[in-house]
Amino acid sequence: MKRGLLLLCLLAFAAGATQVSGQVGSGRPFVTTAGVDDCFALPTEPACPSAELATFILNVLGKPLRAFDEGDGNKTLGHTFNDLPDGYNEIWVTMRLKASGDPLTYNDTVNFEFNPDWIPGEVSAWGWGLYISSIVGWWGPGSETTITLNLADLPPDPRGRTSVMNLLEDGMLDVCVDDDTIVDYIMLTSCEVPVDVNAETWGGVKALYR
Ligand SMILES: [Ca+2]
Ligand SMILES: [Ca+2]
Ligand SMILES: [Ca+2]
Repeated sequence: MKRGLLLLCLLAFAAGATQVSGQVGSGRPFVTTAGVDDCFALPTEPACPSAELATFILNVLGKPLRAFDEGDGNKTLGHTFNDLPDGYNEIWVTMRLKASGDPLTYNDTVNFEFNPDWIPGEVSAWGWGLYISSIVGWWGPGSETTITLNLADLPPDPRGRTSVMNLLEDGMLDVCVDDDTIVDYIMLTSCEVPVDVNAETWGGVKALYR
């Protein structure tokens, strides 16, 4: 059933007393990729962090900005996806990573959603962040992996956080990989997963179209 037609049915229900059930959501994935899936082949591809994220990496972390496939240690890759589609209710992030030859790859991290209102020691700069080694196991020079993370069901970070979905209403997603790990590409897959409808109130109907 087309989405508009279903909405009309739901409106009809809201005006009357007939119970409506069914599903909304196309189930079609929306895929966008930063960097090129080329197994770290040169030349590099540019990463595009937001101005706030770039300023944080340069001035607070004190690291040069890393491009995709750029192989040196002590650089940080930041990228901001700013085209999240409306209507998604599930987002997956896939990225291919390779530890550089720097001996300090074991403490490298993956982070989502920069918080410009962070306060040192009080409010985290990230909506979620975790050591790569906590996700994949040992992460030493030359290690390589491809990870896929569900932004609604992340492995718990040190603050116990497991989701950043409530931070994405601005349509943007920040990704940061710090600081001795090479990033081939980051692929974002958004999916409007069909959900069951059994709306009993107009508020319930509207909630389905938030
Ligand atoms: Ca390349
Ligand atoms: Ca490091
Ligand atoms: Ca690449």
